[in-house]
Amino acid sequence: MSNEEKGVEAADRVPPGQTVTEGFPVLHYGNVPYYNDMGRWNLRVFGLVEEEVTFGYHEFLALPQREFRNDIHCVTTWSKLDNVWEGVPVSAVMERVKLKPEAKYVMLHAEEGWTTNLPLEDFVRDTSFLALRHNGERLTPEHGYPVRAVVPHLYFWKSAKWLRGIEFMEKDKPGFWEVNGYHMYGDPWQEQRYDFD
Ligand SMILES: Nc1nc2c(c(=O)[nH]1)N[C@H]1C(S)=C(S)[C@@H](COP(=O)(O)O)O[C@H]1N2
Ligand SMILES: [Mo]
Repeated sequence: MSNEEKGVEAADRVPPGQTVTEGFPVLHYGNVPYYNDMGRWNLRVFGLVEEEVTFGYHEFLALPQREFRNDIHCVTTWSKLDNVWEGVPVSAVMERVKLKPEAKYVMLHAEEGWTTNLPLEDFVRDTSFLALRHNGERLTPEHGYPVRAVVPHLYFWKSAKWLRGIEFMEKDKPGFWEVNGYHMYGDPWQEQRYDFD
């Protein structure tokens, strides 16, 4: 493919106001966690479920995994195309819990109390997953090792790194950046960057 063709192809894959980057910037609030004992890591699935489930690290790795390919769009205006990930489909986690009918929203909980919110239907899309590997390598600590959420159709701040909890809620509630003025939904194609967009 010529560069011109690539440009044309990229044009309808890049949302308004975004610029393609070849790198993989690191962005977060707070500290990068370093784990020396995975025996202490777990992922808790709780809130509006019939029975809460907590996965240990090895239990989590035993869930079905597959490849996902996507483009990601950060609210700070970079987009990174053609990512190849491996991870656990959200559906594989959902098979282990029975949701209560009132569950309509999800809060993703990361290390250090960082959170982000999204509607249930966006979380359970078949393009959303819990990533373990990116472009052939295990996630680095900076990019969310051991497990990060990836919800590629929303701005990348909804893709919680260092995921430790998935909470099902009846009503929407702002997470960390949403409290600080980011959009409650964050659709890159609508440029829903900040609350006033
Ligand atoms: N736990 C946690 N996850 C987070 C964040 C954070 O501050 N803490 N920042 C979000 C933001 S604003 C962005 S743009 C992406 C950046 O992911 P990256 O560093 O892998 O590029 O992570 C998201 N996930
Ligand atoms: Mo971000």
